Amino acid sequence: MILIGQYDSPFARRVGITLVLYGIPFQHRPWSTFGDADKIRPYNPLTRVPTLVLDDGEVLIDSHLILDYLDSLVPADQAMFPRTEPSRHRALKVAALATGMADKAVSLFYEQRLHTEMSGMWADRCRVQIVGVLDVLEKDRAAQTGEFWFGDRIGHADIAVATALRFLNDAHPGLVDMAGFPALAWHAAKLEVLPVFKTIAQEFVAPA
Ligand SMILES: N[C@@H](CCC(=O)N[C@@H](CS)C(=O)NCC(=O)O)C(=O)O
Repeated sequence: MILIGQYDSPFARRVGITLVLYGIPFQHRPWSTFGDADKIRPYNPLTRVPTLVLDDGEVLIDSHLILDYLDSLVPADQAMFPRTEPSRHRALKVAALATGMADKAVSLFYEQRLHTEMSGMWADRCRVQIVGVLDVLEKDRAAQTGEFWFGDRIGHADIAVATALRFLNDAHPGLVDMAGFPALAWHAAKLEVLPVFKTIAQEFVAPA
């Protein structure tokens, strides 16, 4: 498999972390969605990352759908989204909130950097959405007693939250005071010291 995308993308990073945790061998192409768009386009006309090229040449896009595929490659009890309800929809919801928040952080960054005139209305909307998600996730995490969000084993929800927070704070330093979200700050710090999080990581590089 070939994973396309820089690890400063929270979406590419969650896929890279999952590949390592599942022990699935892969090659990494740290291509930029802007600087390397011409390289990405033959695989993905959206020129977005993550893009995963399978060994048979099939191409998967969108981190959630890629993780869905990777989960199908491991035994059910190892899959990082639970296969049974209600655990499955609870984990999916946390992951969706986290990746949705990351989407808004990306959108806010593009608004601030790529438009000649920034829309204050759009930027404010993104900020409200980001903080709204953090409020909900903070309450949820604070109510959980396990080492990880849903018990004693790491899952996609844990990874989604940590990678989204890292992106948010790298791309928008000072936008959010993590002291106001102690459970989330603790959660992210605990994951970021794990070897796989240290290996599958990259300093944020602004699109150029
Ligand atoms: N929903 C997608 C979001 C992927 C995404 O937004 N990736 C960004 C990089 S962080 C990207 O490719 N941006 C370039 C673009 O949207 O044109 C996923 O989960 O994979």
